[in-house]
Amino acid sequence: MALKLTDLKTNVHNDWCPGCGDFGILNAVQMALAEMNVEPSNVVIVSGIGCSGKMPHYIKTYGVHTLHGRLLPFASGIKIANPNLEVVCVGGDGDGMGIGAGHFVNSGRRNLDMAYIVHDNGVYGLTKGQASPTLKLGMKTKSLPKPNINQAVNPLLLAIASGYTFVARGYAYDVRHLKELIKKAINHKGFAFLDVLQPCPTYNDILTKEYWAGEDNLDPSGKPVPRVYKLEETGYDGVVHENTEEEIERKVAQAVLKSFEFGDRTPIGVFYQNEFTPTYEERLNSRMPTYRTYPPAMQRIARDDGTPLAKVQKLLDELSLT
Ligand SMILES: Cc1ncc(C[n+]2csc(CCOP(=O)(O)OP(=O)(O)O)c2C)c(N)n1
Ligand code: SF4
Ligand SMILES: [Mg+2]
Repeated sequence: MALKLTDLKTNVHNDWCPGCGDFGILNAVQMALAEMNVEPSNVVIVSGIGCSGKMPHYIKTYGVHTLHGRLLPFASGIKIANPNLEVVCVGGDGDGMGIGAGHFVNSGRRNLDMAYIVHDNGVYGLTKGQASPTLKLGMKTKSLPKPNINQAVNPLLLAIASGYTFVARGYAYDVRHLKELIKKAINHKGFAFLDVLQPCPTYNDILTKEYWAGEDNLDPSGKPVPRVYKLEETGYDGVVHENTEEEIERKVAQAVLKSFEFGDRTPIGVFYQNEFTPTYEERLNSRMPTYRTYPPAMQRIARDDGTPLAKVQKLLDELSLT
């Protein structure tokens, strides 16, 4: 039976601020899952801590609200234990590129077949608007007493350098476009990173919906020129079509250059995609050919009569538990 959007909604009270970009991301995730007609019991949404971290509560699939910056190791464990699950990681920019930066880098190197959506709002929303690692040097949001003293991390550049095999950016208020990107990220073979420009109207009064719509960025006739533009409308193609060093280097270099565009012309879409890199699951399978058929979650732990297959008596004796 076809999955409906309403099947993915929960009746949990939503406590995001009115107008928050998180709503657009939530809708896009639900629309993407409904259109892909994935079995909700086969999906796990794994989040960190932050306003963004509340996502699993609002989507009727399995979900885990983990610790600040620790969603990626948690999600990796789930995916390795049961590679048949669709694992979607969701977190904030602080969560992923601040406290969780080490996990961000090393998860890219592993290339598990999962998707990671980052709510990029330039602030620590949940803790009242401190500067997040993606806020540019010198920006002063209304939540900061003084302009930001630190340089910003470029999330797309960091993702490319870390080995993510799908690197894209979406915009929270272009829900249809974002939904398509989420579908691409979930369908991608390998670890997909999707950075989403997410206005936080409560604490970030610079990177607002009005800013991205270009309300103060007028053309000579006085018409607003939106600051986000779609890569695919410019003929840009980030996909690696041939598994050659030359093609991969060319596509990486192109994505690196594009990742620096931010501000008056900010690209959204797929910057880079390479499905030739083996996934972590494929690497595991080549070491343990039984992994695909019997990953840890599929292994029998008991006989039909309920007695355990594992011989734990020796361990219990050593621990003096019997
Ligand atoms: C180990 C730890 N350190 C600090 C915190 C406090 N804390 C909670 S959320 C958060 C920042 C959230 O910002 P971000 O990840 O950008 O998510 P947003 O709220 O903007 O969606 C911090 C510092 C925490 N919960 N745990
Ligand atoms: S503080 Fe910002 S990010 Fe958090 S719910 Fe409110 S508007 Fe959204
Ligand atoms: Mg944030």
